[in-house]
This record gives sequence, structure tokens and C-alpha cells, in this order.
Amino acid sequence: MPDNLKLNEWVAEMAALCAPDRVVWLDGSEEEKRRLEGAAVASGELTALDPARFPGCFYHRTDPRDVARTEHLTFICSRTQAEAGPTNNWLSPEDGYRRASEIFKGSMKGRAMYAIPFSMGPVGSPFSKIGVQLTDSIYVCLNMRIMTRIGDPVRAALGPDGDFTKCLHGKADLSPERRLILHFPEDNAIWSVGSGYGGNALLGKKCLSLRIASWQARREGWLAEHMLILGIEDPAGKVEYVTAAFPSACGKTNLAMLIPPDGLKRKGYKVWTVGDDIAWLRVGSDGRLWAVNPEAGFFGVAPGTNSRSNPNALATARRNTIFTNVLLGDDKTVWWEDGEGAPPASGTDWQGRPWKPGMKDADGRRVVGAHPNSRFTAPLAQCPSASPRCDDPQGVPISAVIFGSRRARLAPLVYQTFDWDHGVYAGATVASERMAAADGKVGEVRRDPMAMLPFCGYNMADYFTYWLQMGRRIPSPPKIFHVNWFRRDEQGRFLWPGYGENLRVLEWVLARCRGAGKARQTPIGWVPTADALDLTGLELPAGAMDKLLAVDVEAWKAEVEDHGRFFSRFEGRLSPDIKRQQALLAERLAACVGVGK
Ligand code: GTP
Ligand code: SPV
Ligand code: MN
Repeated sequence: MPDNLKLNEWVAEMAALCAPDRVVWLDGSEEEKRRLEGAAVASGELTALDPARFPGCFYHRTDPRDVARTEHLTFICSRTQAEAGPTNNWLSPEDGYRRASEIFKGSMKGRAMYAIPFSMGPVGSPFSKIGVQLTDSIYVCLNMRIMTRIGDPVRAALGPDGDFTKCLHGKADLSPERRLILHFPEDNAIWSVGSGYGGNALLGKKCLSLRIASWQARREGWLAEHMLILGIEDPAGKVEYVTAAFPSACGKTNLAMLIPPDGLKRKGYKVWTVGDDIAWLRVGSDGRLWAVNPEAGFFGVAPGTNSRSNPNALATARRNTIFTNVLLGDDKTVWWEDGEGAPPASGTDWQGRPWKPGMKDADGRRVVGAHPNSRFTAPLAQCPSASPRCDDPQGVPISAVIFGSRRARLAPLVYQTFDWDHGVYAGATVASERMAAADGKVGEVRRDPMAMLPFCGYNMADYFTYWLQMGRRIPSPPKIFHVNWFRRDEQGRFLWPGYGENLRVLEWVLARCRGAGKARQTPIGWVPTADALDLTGLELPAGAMDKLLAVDVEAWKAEVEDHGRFFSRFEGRLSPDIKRQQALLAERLAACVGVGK
């Protein structure tokens, strides 16, 4: 192995701080995997599942106070606060290092510190980024092994003087009072302490591939986004790719693994999964936008995953998978709400308490077995719809970029924006009901621009400006759309069946990219005409399609005012082109009082 002086010095320095018994370098081998699994089972960190029904699978429970990303404890430690912007928490680098050092100090005494060299993107690709994560958690090691490419090949690719993101992680005492997730973009470093939950602890994921990468991307001329990537193959064998940005727990994994609905089967579509959470986008030599998934696995939401909603996810997570905070059956199976089949007769819930089906709490409410944000970690290669292009260092060319969110009202099922700048505006004004993926009030609507509010590593006003500039740099830019699978009727029921049926919307999206697909012009963009989507075999209640495609002008006027309130947070830093888009939208709405409903 080539000696990387900078790496060795840094590891020595971090080991001096955390004081582990020993430092163990991960090589990425199968033998090493088995050794780590054995050690984790022996210590109780992991439980091996029934090998007949869940071969190679393990169960893990995090501390009940540590089951989601903690955004209020997540900081961008740029030199100036202005660089982090009003939507990020900020600490000066000095304060960040000092406060975290106090928690890290001596925290690994008596235990091992593992060093994980990992590559985001195929090993050795010029577009990939290398990180080295130090951690005292075997659970983290085994998850990183699934989610990223790790070990000796990465260390070899790093070479004697290659650059890498310095990622320090420690569990400490897991108390929220002593938890910090810190990003030092100028130092290319991440320090995370006091959490063992995925998004806080698997530092290759949100910390590196979005917060640090978005910062690097702006300097290097590309984009790091919270997006799925999928390919749609038509019967002639032509595959077109789209990316979609939806906030956490709003349907990326599901859309990325979509199975064509019965009514469209006759058309012979195939859907290929390239990624379900993160896309790195670059302008290709052909002038199009190209997307790479830097990850190698899925860290997917378990509840709601069943053979009707997402059979591909279920098949992917049948072996070699780590289940976190789901229900553990006494028969060494796992189960979750809206999962597959009947729950086990008895088990342990996500809080470590005995559980039986149908249990009620003191107030008569059903006690759930799995936490709403419980997850499975599974290798992408096991997905039946995994694209053969997943490891292609160039990635795949993108025809459409889709923004989406959970909105009970307002946003129609789908609309196409008029041009790139309008598309950026639609992305910048995404709002969604909060889900359980992060601590906070579930159901509350908040602005989540480009689904990146918790993940943009720099000032969001600059991020909008950068998106606008990118549009000028892509000779053949993708078209930009907005979707909403979550519109509800007066009784609060979903108007759209969603899941596989979403292919009907993607079909229209791709038709629009080719200059086909019927649409009417509305103030907010191009909306499908009532007969534009192929609804063969789909029984919708009478009037549902009209409600799904309605544009309520008065409600949109109020929405634009709210855009203004959100943008006012950015004061003098907001691009005039964003303000222009807002004025244009307001004008279009004003010009059509009462119409367009
Ligand atoms: P992160 O991994 O947190 O970034 O989330 P994600 O965007 O990948 O979310 P995921 O696909 O796991 O979806 C989370 C929840 O949305 C699950 O409860 C799904 O059942 C539900 N969901 C996904 N797609 C649809 C849909 O088309 N319609 C409806 N009604 N629900 C959906
Ligand atoms: C999300 O919350 O958007 C996730 C899960 O994809 S985590 O990795 O925890 O961020
Ligand atoms: Mn995500």
C-alpha cells in the first residue's frame, strides 16, 4: 500500500485525540466483513437474522433518541457565517473544532478506531471523490461497506499524495446534548460525534456527497444534488434518463425502482435504477447534463415497503442487508408497518421494548413496531432493476430534471416549466410536508428548495445563482418539471394512486422532452390536458383527474407571496433573475383572474 503522508499524519493526530486502543485499517475483503460481523454480534451491536429467510442479514437498533438526522445539531463551519447563509446553522471553525474536541477527547478508550478508505463514485474515476472515515462503530463500518466502495483499492487509488475528505466519527455517549455534526468545507473535513444514525454517521452520504460536495461542485463547475436517477427503456430499446429531487421520505427510492403498471405493460417499458438519493451532475462533451450516483447501496425507508408498493426494494433487501430500528421478531425475522405479510407473534420494538401485534398504549393508540424512519441498508447491485450503467464513470445523460414534494393542496400532479430559469425558480420554491427522516414536527409544510435545505453546504442564495449559471453552461439542458403525488381530496384521501402508476406521468414528461405530449399553458407552466396521460387500466374516481391537474389561481397568488417571505431571508444576496421569475409568475397569475381552474 502506498504511504500517504498526509493521511498517516491525520490518522495519528485523530487517534491521539480519541485515544482508542488500536487503529484498524479496513481492506474491504469478505474475510474482514465476516470478522466484523462476528465481533458486532458478540458485543450485541448486531443481531444475526434467520439465515433461511434473511441470509446474510443483520438487525441493529440505535439509541431511541438517535433515530433521525438532527438538523439543529448540524453545522457548516465555514470561515464566515455569510458563506453558510441563513438556512444553515453556523459555527466558526475554531469553535467547531474546540467544542467537538471536548466530546471526542478520550472517547474511544478501550476500543478500536476503524479507518475506512472509501470512494464516492467508481474507484479511480476522475469524477469520484475519496474520503477516509475514522469511526468507533462496527455498524458504521458495515454500512459504509454497502453504501460506498471501500478498502485497499481505494487506498491504492488515493496514492501517496492524493487528496481526501477527512471524516472523523465517534459515538461518544450518544446523548443529543453531546452531539455535533460539523462540516469544515475549507478544510475538506467532517467531524460527527454523538450519533450512530445513518445520515449523521455514514459520512460519505449527506455530509460528504451533498454538503461538502455541493461546496466543491460550485468551485469545480458541477452539481451535487439530492436526486434519484432512473432510466426508462422503450420497446425499441432506447433508454432515456431522468433525475428527480424530492425531500427526505417523499418517494425517491420508490420512483427509482418503479415497476410499470399493468395498464402500460403492453407498451413494454423497462425501468432501470441508477440511484435513489444522490446525483452528481456534470456537463458532458456532447453538451448534455450527465449524472453519476456516487453511492453503491440504498439506505431506504422501511415502513410502507411491501410487494405492492416497491417489490424491487423488497427483493433487494432480502439478503446481505442491515435493518435499523425496525421490529425484531423473536423468530429472528424483521417486520415493519405496511410491510410484507403478518407481523411475528412477538418481538422487540424500535425502542427495545417487548411488542405484540395489536398492542395499544395507555391512550389507546396503536404501538408501532418499527420507527417511521426505520431503514434498510442494501447493495445496489442486488436490485432487480439495477442499471448496467451504475458503475459507468461517465454516468448517464439526463433528459429531464424533476422537482417534487408532498403537498396536500396547490401543486398539480405534474407541470413543465417554461425554461431553465423558470425551472430553477420552481425548484427554489419547493415546499413539502415534513417527514420523520429528521427530528421536527411531522406534517408541517416548510420550504425545501431543490430538496436541499438540510444538505446545501453553502449560502442558498448563492446556490440558486449557481443553478442559474449552470443553465447558461449546458448547451442542451434537460427540461425541468414539477410533480406532486400527494394531492388530496376534501376527505383527505390521496387523489393519485402513486408508486408504479407514476410511470404514466414520466411517460408524459419524456414526450414533452421530445416536443410531443399534449399540454395547456397555465400561469405556473405547461399542465397536461385532461386526456394527455395514458390512463389505460387505471380506474380513477370521477373528477379526480380534473382535481389533480387544477391550477387554483387565487391559491397560487397567496403562494407567490409566501415565496417572497421565504426569499426575504436572503436579503441582498438573491439573484435578480430569481426575483424576475417571481415577478413574471405574479404577472401571469394577475393576468388570468378566475381562469385556469
Ligand atoms: P430519503 O431516503 O429520506 O431521502 O427518502 P425517499 O425520497 O427515498 O423516500 P421513499 O421513496 O423511501 O418514500 C418514503 C415514503 O413515501 C414511504 O412511506 C412511501 O410509501 C411513500 N411514497 C413513495 N412514493 C409514493 C407515491 O407515489 N404515492 C404515495 N402516496 N406515497 C408514496
Ligand atoms: C434522508 O433523510 O434524506 C435520507 C436518509 O436519505 S439519511 O441518510 O439519514 O440522510
Ligand atoms: Mn435522502
